[in-house]
Amino acid sequence: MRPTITAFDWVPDFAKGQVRDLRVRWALEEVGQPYDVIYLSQGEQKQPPHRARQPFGQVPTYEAGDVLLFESGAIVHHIAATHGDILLPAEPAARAQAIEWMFAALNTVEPPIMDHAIATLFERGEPWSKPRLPAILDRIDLRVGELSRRLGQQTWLEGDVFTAGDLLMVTVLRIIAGDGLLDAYPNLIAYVARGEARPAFIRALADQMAGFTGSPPPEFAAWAARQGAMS
Ligand SMILES: N[C@@H](CCC(=O)N[C@@H](CS)C(=O)NCC(=O)O)C(=O)O
Repeated sequence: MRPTITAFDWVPDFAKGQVRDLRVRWALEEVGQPYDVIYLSQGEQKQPPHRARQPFGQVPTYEAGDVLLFESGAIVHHIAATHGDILLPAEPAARAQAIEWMFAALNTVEPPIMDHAIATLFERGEPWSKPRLPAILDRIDLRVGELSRRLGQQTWLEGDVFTAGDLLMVTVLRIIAGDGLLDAYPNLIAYVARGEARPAFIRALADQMAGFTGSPPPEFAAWAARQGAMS
């Protein structure tokens, strides 16, 4: 059954290539599953039809037959779990470890990275953001340092096999890669680059970028002016 996902037809420039439907597109590309996309304009995600898919009014969602899912991690897990051992090893212990890394990416590494995005982008103009930044940067550095030490010189988190855990971890790390926050950890920079070099990632990113055909909502200009210059 060909799935349908949801994505935005417009986001600010800083979010292009980062919106979380990228994770889902990447997983679908890795397993060779074609899919359709419903594009939402900004604001539509909070309207009842989309709220019925996603209670928090966000993207992505995934629908295939009677399976309707939200949360990028749950969707990537579902795709991985329903496509043999392409993204999750068949051996039970290795499979459990790959799932553990999925949770680590979303529950341990991503939270301070999202705090950074809130302070430097979404709430950049707010008086509380600048004072919070040093503590946020410390928390990020703690986590990525710990991750760097665990990864060592391995290709992927559990060795030679790319899993859904790597897929999510790469998407999380690349949020801050452009800000120089991985620069002290060359093995993490190389790890992200390996993920981004995968043909499935390249297709997923190109497709997300090609979907940005819409226009900003009327209130965007005023919001951007309040936060400081951003496109
Ligand atoms: N935990 C959710 C987060 C989803 C999320 O933050 N989506 C963002 C795009 S990356 C969104 O839809 N933001 C628009 C909004 O909240 O109105 C997931 O992983 O799916």
